[in-house]
Amino acid sequence: MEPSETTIFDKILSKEIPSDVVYEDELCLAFRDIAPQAPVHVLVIPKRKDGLSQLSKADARHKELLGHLLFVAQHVAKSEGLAEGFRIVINDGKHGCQAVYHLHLHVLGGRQLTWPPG
Ligand code: IU
Repeated sequence: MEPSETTIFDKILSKEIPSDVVYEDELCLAFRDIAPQAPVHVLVIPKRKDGLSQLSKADARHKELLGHLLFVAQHVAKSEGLAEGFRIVINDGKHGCQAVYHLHLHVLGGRQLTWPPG
């Protein structure tokens, strides 16, 4: 998929496709992943893609938004009760196994995660 194309996340943002939203503010939406890889698996996405099809497209103007997304990710982890720990993942590009080209942070937890990832 070309990075400039719209993705399924645009339909989730417009509510055309329903999602289980756990957090929302003016800049981002957090919703449960449709194919959870852990008891808690939430995606945090910016509402305005603004060129951020993937993290490696970031430039200086995105710094504040990127910080906000990371802050929201840890807030979601806490509100989901992940007191024993959690993992934030950003897959980037082919080698990173990125499937949806609209920046998103995975918040994973609720079980013992392993390291290294595959
Ligand atoms: P990735 O980092 O691009 O590989 O992750 C995309 C995620 O989006 C993946 O975990 C999917 O299960 C998830 N997802 C979703 O939650 N809802 C959808 O309609 C689609 C993908 I398509």
